[in-house]
Amino acid sequence: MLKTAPSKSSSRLITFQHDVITGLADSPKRLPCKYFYDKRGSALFDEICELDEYYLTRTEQAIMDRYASEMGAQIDAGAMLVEYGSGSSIKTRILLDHLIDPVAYVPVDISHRHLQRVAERLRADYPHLEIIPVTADFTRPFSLPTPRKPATHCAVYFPGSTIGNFEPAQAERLLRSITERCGDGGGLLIGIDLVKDVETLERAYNDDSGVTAAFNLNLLHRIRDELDADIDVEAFQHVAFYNDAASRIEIYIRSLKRQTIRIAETSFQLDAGELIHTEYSHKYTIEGFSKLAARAGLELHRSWTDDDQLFAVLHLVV
Ligand code: AVI
Repeated sequence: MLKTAPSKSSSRLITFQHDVITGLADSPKRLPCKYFYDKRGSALFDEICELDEYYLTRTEQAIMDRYASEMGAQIDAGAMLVEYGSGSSIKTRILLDHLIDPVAYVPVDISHRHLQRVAERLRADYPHLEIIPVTADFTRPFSLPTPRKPATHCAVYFPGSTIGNFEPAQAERLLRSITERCGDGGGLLIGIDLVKDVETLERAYNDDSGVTAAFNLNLLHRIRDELDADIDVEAFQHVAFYNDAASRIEIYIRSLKRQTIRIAETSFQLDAGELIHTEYSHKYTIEGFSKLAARAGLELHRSWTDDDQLFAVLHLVV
């Protein structure tokens, strides 16, 4: 009998189904936030970044605009700049404009097609810089390419407060892997969202136009449409609040009634009011993040914030 390997898209669906079933079987129920980002979810996230309430993106951009030359000066000549979760590499351009003699730029992202398109545009705009896109999930081991001109060290750029979506122990493991990747002479430039008043934080994740709610509930649309699941998507609601003790926004999907979700052969019972956890977004003080980074072998070297101390970009060295 002819046996064919599962196609990329069917093995992706098998993993998605497995992760969803495992998460819903857990107590309390949970769904991994990495599944937010299909085409619609990514478009909704782009909309979130433009919202008045969501101060993170524009504040980080303003910090980059104001201090990119100082940041660039911290990174020695001959660096290979590696960006984790590069997306459209928008904030990177201002950094690239201020780096002294970089050897290569390596955007790392999970979305292969988007990455190739972004790399093409960067090659046109930076003809003297080698652009080497790497399609990878940066939370898993991946190899770095060897640039044509040898690099003296590796500098990792990790903007966007994405580190906040990892629980502290996972964040520490990820930072440790960056330390090992960078080696002596290397460093990390990272964006973190700062602890602030509860109202500002909760507004950022409960916008009036309901974009964040749509982004969160898109997970259920994906499960219904891609896994052919039996789910009454209308019978769920977005919930986001700040947990002060854990310094994090917690995001959930609440079931509005007692109901059953069916995925393949498996059924899950939900009570009215039951929460499914979908995401954490940790908020840090510069001191708190420095301690976490120190445990992973990185030492705070410089930090830049906006006038209202909403967001910070830190340079940490090995
Ligand atoms: C990607 N990440 C930094 C966002 C955040 O603020 O934690 C994801 C997000 N979730 C809801 N709104 C934005």
